Amino acid sequence: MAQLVGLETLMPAGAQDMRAALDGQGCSSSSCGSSSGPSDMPAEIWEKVKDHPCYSEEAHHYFARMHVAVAPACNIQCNYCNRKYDCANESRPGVVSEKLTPVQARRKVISVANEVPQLSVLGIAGPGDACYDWRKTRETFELISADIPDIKLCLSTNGLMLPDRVDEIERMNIDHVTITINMVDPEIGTKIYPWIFYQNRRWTGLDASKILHERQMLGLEMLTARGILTKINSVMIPGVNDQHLMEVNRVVKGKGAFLHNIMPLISDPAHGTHYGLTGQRGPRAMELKALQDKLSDGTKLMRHCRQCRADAVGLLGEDRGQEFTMDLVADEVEYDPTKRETYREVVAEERGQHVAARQKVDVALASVDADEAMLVAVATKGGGRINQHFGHAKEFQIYEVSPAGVTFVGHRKAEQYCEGGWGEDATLDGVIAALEGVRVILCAKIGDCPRESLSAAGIEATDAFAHDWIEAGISGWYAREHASYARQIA
Ligand code: CLF
Ligand code: SF4
Repeated sequence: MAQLVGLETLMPAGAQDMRAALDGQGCSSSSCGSSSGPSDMPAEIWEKVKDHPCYSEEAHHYFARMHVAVAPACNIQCNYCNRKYDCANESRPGVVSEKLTPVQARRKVISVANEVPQLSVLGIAGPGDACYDWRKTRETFELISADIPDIKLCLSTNGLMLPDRVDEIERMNIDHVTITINMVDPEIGTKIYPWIFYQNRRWTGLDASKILHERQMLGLEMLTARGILTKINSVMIPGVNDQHLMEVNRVVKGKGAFLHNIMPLISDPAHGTHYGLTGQRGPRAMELKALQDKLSDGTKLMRHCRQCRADAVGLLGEDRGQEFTMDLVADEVEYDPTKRETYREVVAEERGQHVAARQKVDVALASVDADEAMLVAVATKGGGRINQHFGHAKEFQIYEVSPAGVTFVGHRKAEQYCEGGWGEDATLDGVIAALEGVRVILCAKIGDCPRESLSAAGIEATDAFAHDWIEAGISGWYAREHASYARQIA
């Protein structure tokens, strides 16, 4: 059997190798915007999002983004941010390894593009604010798009300076913009933002929140009027804005936002943030899911965000940044498009097969005589397949299955069970806790020991669907489960 490699390690030279890597034949031992596909949206919109791992859940199985940390300055204070850490608009707390000048960023992006064929998007997400530190943001995008014209440009902002940048954003062909909007009621904003810096002075309290809110709304309206796809990120802060996010969703949807991404607050005293130091907790996984479920009729929801670092490189859920630190990047670099072009041709074929498999799944599930929805955890290295060993997973993708179909609902991080060939019971307890509400784990392989312990905790684990498309494996398990249930009650 041929050796299957994960997409995250995919750097073969030719199309044949790439096909072998993608088609799921065999496995070595060792992660979504909306669930929308081409059938859910106008062709011109699909064309804009089909290679963007954040704006299309489907694309995140195949395409990678990279962030360059060229914008360290920020003009507001969020209670979940410590300036020494990555911008929580678009990142999990973690120090940015190195801040870059635009010229350094160009060298780094070309190096990554030559080595990582999945690369499709260049994002600037801080570590401060891309629209405030605008000169560096603009220079970086202009330098890099001159070398790699087909790379998608994407930026993230708190929105305060956004209205002043919209004309240039349009001129530079930046067609994906994220605004972090945590409130549409400035009273709530006073609990999130102690101050802002605007028009050469510092504003506090209600005045600060009112200005920020008005500028965010204006920026969103201006982007919508120009046809620029706008995603809204909201940080879910229990007891502060969790109930209010329904209203945020309603308002941003009304103003034309393409996607709404609700991210859990990450709060830890060690990060030195106001919330971390005052004991403000983040939401539990099931609280986040409950809110997302309530919003499922609103603006399309992104459920596959990984809260990446401001210098992340790779598929969502992985970070290859350490392979491309500036000391490893050559002084002189020249872009070679060969790998990226070949990869795109291969992926186009593969995606066609995946879409066909998903359609078959929908038909098969509709015939299952059941009415309950179940949560399924999947261990995957990418490519849309069940292709990772249980013991090697650092996160599980969570799907909900019912006769209505298979829907991606999020991911859960967990400590890797198997380190150096051994699994630890304490680690397994953590995995079990992380998988609250999950009925089954589908993976490429699992040993008897963890399987039995998981079973004792009420979670089935099986490798019976190894290397299947994720949706096909899930529907196969669900049909099997209900066939055996039907036999039991016959
Ligand atoms: Fe980066 Fe953000 Fe662009 Fe994506 S990330 S600037 S839209 S290219 Fe994506 Fe990362 Fe979530 Fe951001 S997973 S934190 S949503
Ligand atoms: Fe921090 Fe980003 Fe908020 Fe600025 S906008 S304070 S960098 S989280």
